[in-house]
Amino acid sequence: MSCKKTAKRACKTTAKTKAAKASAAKYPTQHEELIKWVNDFAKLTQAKDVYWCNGTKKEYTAICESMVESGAFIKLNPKKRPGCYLARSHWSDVARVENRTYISTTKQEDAGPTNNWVAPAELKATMTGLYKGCMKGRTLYVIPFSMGPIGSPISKIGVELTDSPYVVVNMIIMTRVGTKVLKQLGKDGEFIKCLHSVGAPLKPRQKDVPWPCAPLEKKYISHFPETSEIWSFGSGYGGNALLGKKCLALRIASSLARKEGWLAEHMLILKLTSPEGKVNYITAAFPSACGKTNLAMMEPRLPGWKIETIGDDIAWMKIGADGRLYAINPESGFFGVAPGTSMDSNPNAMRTITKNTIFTNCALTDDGDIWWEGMGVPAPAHAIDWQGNDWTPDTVDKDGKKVKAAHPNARFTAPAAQCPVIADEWEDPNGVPVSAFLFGGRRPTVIPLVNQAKDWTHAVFMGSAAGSETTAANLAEVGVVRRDPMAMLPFFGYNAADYMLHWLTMPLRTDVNKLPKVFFTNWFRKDEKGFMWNGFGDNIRVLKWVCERIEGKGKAVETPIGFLPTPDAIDMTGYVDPQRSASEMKKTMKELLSVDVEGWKKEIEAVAKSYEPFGSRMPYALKAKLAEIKAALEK
Ligand SMILES: [Mn+2]
Repeated sequence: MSCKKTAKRACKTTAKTKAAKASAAKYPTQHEELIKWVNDFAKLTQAKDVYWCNGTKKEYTAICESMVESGAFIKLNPKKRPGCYLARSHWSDVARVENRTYISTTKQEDAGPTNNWVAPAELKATMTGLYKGCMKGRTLYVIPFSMGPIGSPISKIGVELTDSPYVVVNMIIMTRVGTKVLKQLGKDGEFIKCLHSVGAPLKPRQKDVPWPCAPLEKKYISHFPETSEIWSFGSGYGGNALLGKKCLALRIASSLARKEGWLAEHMLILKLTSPEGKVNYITAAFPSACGKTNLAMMEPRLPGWKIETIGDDIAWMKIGADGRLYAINPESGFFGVAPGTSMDSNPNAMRTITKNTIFTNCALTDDGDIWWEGMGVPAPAHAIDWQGNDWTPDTVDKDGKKVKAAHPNARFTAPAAQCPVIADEWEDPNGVPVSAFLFGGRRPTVIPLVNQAKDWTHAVFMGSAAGSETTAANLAEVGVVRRDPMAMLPFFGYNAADYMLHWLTMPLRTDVNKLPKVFFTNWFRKDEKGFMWNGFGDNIRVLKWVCERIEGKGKAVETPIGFLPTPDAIDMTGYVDPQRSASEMKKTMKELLSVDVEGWKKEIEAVAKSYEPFGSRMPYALKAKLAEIKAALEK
């Protein structure tokens, strides 16, 4: 080998190393597909600059402080709420926008009748038009994030590109963000592409507003399950913008879960320890505003029982080597509804949000703290409401209606690790083995306190029939129910009938006896005296029976609708309802645990009606189960 040749090769190697070093300096990753995708989007949106998030505490604080400077955040009194900030959204950008949310599949029937649909090519053309130049004057942030513990076989990696620093700091709390995720991704790992812009480009020297966003008709929350992509435009709020949560962890994940044979569900995960030290992991799917976060952090009102939290909103579950179903919480924070959260309804949530929390659309008190309706402390004599206006308890609008200080959908974003009852194993990459699923909803009539499914098909039937009564104004009126199958109605990433079929096939993947036992609960029954059941900490009494049933004990009667506890099966030791004497409560329990045959006949009809839009795509097994229950009720 000639000297010359060697020198040439060495020179080439040096040049290569230099280029690699230069690119390493410019990008914190060598993932070429990722780098190209980021650069292409920066070019399309004409972002002022590109910033790659590293996920450090220092970065989080720096972005929060820069938002204080720009007027997007208000720093709360560090003596009252250390490390906490308040954001106020635009009045029009306060919640998920379901009518602007799309599941974009090649064929409309694959999105199903519960989803808005536009064909991918058309939707992408429209949105590319909107993205063009949409980040002028703004920084494009690259957020590499992991849903689930980094490296867990159940976890998924996503990358969100956004021009919203509010999204960045919320994502840092809600997911695992930064360099460690890029490291896990390596040079060619798979990731879910998530695009987001608030859709409010800045002209040169134009002053920014505290909450930039686009008008409703320009908002799009789009999902492309066939290519696992999320494109969001025009909103800066919660589920519209923090794309790891509902968009990825439920809509895209449910679609992936079907392809890959697992479950992505709108479920809390709790750890329940009995006085004897027996541990059960239970997940529960309730529609929004039915107390998932409260149940996940509950303080039991039966001595010796302990509840610890794994997750409060989403569960990803895979069958483990032993055939059981293992669950992880893909998130690392809580994005909870603030109004109604108090030391009474959820003391552990209140303890979680004492520090390092971002509050959105809560009221600001004169001493630099936050307040909301239902906080369990007296209203301040004066505050600044969620729209930035002066507020007193007597403030009324032009129609004389009382003005709320906090928006009803005001939120807190808090690190899960700060929850005083977070379970030690909440970040176990293998997940926790689930012994029971609960379904439920807000049902003032007919539906019993708790009801156990007879078999797996019955379990899926129960989930398919879930829903919440929209109004309890008229107790005699049955059926004003918004059906919310599996509490997934706003979150199905594909045809909900196919989703039911996917659930029905779970026993083909493992021994059906190893699947969780399934129950339907209802904490919200009412009679003329009001709520028939206390709920909250007293729900432990129902969970105790659930644990007994898991073990094959627990007294129950078989009825046409499922296994109901015998009236004495629920442990009522120390139960107090100030409205009902002990003997009255006995009668109430009997009612809560019996079959209202006439009500159920109507319920069955209503469920059948809810299947109709799916036509022949709704699995026959569910229709057969419905017919079976109907026949049993008529006997
Ligand atoms: Mn939710």
